Amino acid sequence: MADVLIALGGNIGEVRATFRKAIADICGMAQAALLARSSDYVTPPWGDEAQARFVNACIEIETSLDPHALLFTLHKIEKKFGRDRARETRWGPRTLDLDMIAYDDVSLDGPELTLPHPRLFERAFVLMPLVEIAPDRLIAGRSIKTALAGLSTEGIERLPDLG
Ligand code: A4P
Ligand code: MG
Repeated sequence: MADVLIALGGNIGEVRATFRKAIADICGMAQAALLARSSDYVTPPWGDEAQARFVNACIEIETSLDPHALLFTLHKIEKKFGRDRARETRWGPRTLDLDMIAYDDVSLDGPELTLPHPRLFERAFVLMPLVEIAPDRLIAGRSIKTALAGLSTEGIERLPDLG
């Protein structure tokens, strides 16, 4: 079994409801156990700033799928929730984005999949939820807590649980 961190993001539609259903699908379709789930956070848009604020969260799962099979499953779930890659721009608005942040300590640099996620350490919107569920985890030898301490978290707000 592999231990995997996944980042969720979206800024179109009822994103928190989408997360809830997508997490259930990840567990079902990836034969995965949910080990931890962060709070949801409202975050200022990164990359392309002329768009609505995002909601972001992170989960930790345990799965027997290999990294490529898991990526395939995540793409299927993105599509199910209305993601249309043909119509969107890089770093632009989307209903649901599922990024694999780390898969055990696997390092990969392939055309379809890079592990750990290459832009992880630039993104407070990923590190802030991650620090909530895996503060002491090292990714590529770096601590999540230390990486977050070097970034601005301005404008990021933790949302209360939906209950
Ligand atoms: N891919 C390679 N490695 C991975 C990995 N570790 N996990 C490939 C997931 N996918 C990986 O993905 C493009 C391709 O990357 C996939 O087909 C997969 O084979 P994408 O999600 O369409 O990527 P992208 O949007 O073009 O770029 P990137 O850097 O992944 O950006 P994001 O994060 O997906 O950009 N601001 C805030 N505050 N919060 C956000 O969630 N999200 C984006 C979207 C922009 N700004 C944001 C947020
Ligand atoms: Mg993505």
